[in-house]
Amino acid sequence: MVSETLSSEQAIELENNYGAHNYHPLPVVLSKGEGVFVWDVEGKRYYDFLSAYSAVNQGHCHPKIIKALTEQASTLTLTSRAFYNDVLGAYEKFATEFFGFDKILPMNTGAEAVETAIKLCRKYAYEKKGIPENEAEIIVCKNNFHGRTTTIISFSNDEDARKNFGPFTKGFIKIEYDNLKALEEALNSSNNIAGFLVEPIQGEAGVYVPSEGYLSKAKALCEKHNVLFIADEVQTGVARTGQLLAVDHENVKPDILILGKALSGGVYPVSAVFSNNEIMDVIKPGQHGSTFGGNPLACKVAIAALKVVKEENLAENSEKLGKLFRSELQKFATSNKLVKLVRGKGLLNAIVINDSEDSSTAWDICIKLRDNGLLAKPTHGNIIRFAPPLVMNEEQLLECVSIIKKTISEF
Ligand code: IF1
Repeated sequence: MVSETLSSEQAIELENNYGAHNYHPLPVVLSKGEGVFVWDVEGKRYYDFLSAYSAVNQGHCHPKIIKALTEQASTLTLTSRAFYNDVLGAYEKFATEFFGFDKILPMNTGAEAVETAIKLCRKYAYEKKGIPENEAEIIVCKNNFHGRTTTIISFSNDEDARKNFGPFTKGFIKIEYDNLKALEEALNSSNNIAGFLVEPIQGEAGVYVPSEGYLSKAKALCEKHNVLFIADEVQTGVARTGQLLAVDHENVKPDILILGKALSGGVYPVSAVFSNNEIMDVIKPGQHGSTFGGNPLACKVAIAALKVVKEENLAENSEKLGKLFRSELQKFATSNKLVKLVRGKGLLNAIVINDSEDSSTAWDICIKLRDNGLLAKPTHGNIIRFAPPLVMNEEQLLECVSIIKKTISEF
């Protein structure tokens, strides 16, 4: 029986026994969240430095988002798109104006939105550019992370994500990230290139920030070759990197923009694809959709979540605190041999641990961070990602910096 008095050990054992083992979570069992904090079942409080992989940018259980959720939940939750509902259109107007696009296609998860962008890009290529059917190719980057569907893992190079899940989907060309020459060569290699799909900062690859000018020059190259520039901002979007979108740092307007995660403040699965009329209008009734995409509950939650981003100046706060965080940890890195480097933008940051890629040092540090009241997760190659909710204040950030410094010093 599920009771309120489950201990951490009991909760972990239940997941172990009855859930698929597709994750290896840090051993901490959370039962409550508020703002920048989460609490475990024993009542211990932690700073959340993952924010559910940048979904909870607006902070846990933001009262305005929860109000929107509960009010709509007791009014109307789902109609499907077989009928109109009285919230979707208002959300579509609000969200397109908010991000500066003509049209939006609402979905639920990030992977679904990436799939949607791929389908949209291909259809546009066949119907507006005259690429021969089934020959369209999309350029993607090495070490990408765009989700876990069979098509998306087809262009991953992560062995764990791919092994024994084939056969894979064709039509993707993989190039080096942050390499304009590779992009230009790929664009020149074929007349059937439909799009370039890219993360403005590679998250899973270890918060890899490309060289300044990469995105704007890549966009210019795509324009020159009449190829759609598709930005996957599922993780970097919605103020995480110090601008509303990470592409805003280089004044780039993608042809297709993909958002998820923080579009709902982490309250409900809400994702979307944005584009202009010329591109979006190639999709006609019956050609794409989703039972839950654009449901009134999702729409109300997303409107509230985006309003919070503006009202609480989350992009500005992320920019300011991010600079402080990196400068504090860079100072620390000069005197501590274990921290090789600190990198990131806004409040999407990572430290690279000075140890072999297959050592458990990053994991061990995360366990100690947990003991000291801060939750973070290691990623590939001994890297620790630091991404707190954007509603943090300076005093809290400095307290977190001192927890991180103290913890790493003990190694
Ligand atoms: C997991 C990483 C982060 C994403 C980008 C699409 C998606 C994601 C740029 C798909 C999802 C997640 C999924 C999550 C771990 C996480 C992650 F470590 F795997 F890379 F955030 F950094 N595009 N990223 O980052 O979105 O379908 O999951 O809603 O547990 O797999 P989704």
